[in-house]
Amino acid sequence: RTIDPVDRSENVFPSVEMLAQSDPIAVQIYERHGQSLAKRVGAWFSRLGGLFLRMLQMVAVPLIVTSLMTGVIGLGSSAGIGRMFRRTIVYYLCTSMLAITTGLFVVNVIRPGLRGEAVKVAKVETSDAASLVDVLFAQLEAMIPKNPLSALVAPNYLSIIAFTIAFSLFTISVGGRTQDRIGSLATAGFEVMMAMTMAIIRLAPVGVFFLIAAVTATQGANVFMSLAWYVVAVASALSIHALITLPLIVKFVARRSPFEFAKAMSPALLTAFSSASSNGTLPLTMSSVEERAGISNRTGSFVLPLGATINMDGTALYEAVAVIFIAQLHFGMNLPLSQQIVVAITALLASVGAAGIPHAGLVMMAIILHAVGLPMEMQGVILAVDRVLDMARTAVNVWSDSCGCAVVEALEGNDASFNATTDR
Ligand code: DAS
Repeated sequence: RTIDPVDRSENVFPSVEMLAQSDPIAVQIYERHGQSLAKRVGAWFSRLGGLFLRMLQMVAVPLIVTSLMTGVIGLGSSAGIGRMFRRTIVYYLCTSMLAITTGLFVVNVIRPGLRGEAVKVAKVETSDAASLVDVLFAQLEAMIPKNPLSALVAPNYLSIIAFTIAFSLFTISVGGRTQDRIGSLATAGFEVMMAMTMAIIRLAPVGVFFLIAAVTATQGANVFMSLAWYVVAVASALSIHALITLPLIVKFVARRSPFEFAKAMSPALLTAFSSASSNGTLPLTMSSVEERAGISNRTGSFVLPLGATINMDGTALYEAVAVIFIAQLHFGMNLPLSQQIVVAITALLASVGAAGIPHAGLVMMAIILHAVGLPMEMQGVILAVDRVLDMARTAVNVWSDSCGCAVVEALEGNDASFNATTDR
């Protein structure tokens, strides 16, 4: 008797044709229960895995606020170095935007989310071809909350990040006991939030199992093909940024050998890779920069702590690639350019707000998915490979901070030598 071909996209267990060869009775059981069983199992796994995602979203806002306040107010003690501050911020913004551009280029070329069958083609809610100016202006409006408390509650992440940075900068300008009290409060809060986030991260293997099982039970195994291409896209974009872009900046702006410099920084880079924590590697990054790369304490103690908090090229690149990948999977097509601009700006701010701790990039991804109207649950797809990608992007984060030291030292050093000559 002919077996009605089961709709492939629903077929999550051995195919009916395969079963028919082995045991016709099994076919009847499968046809009667297999589908609903798959759906029921998939639904339960998704709900259990969703608890883990909710915990990540739970810590996002307090982690962003305390991490940013600690990092920016921590600058306050070294006030009066406006010129170095401006140079450092310009370097951070340029390298982060270069990283994001590299990521967007690679993910549009490799198109990892379009490699398998487009599993669920939802309609693309592209705004009616909003002009680039409208898109950019909307982002600017999103960063200025009418009421910062309602932004905290919403949560409107872009407003939260922008307001927290502004609040921290004004705390520095007020200075004195106010700055000390708020600074110590922020640091204490950040320590607690880091402890809570690390406890949640320890649940990641369980959360990953449920989410991957749910995705497999509902989307079939071809999602893993897309996942493999996604890892290739992230790894190649990170490699371009770390092995071409940053070394070129070290060579032509800091005017020193990128190879020698990378060798000097190798202990910190290897620790960043293995620990997947910029904050955890910070003490070693500072000692390597000063003792092995010959950079002054003045530059290292300014650029690195701030960089570990707000300069995360690897994370910014990863957020851009991951969100475009999820959009490709979800919509079965690439996001239009205007939406990709939104992703780029949000990825930059998300990397500024991300804390230098494991899986911070994952915690921040909810922001960008929210900004482009993608379901948070799609994060489940990439959780399985987040650990290994986290190690790589953390190493790139620390490498970019280190290169920032070389650049700022060279520019400051130039000025020092320049002033010396003009003084003569
Ligand atoms: N693990 C983070 C860091 O320490 C990076 C990330 O999660 O994106 O830099």
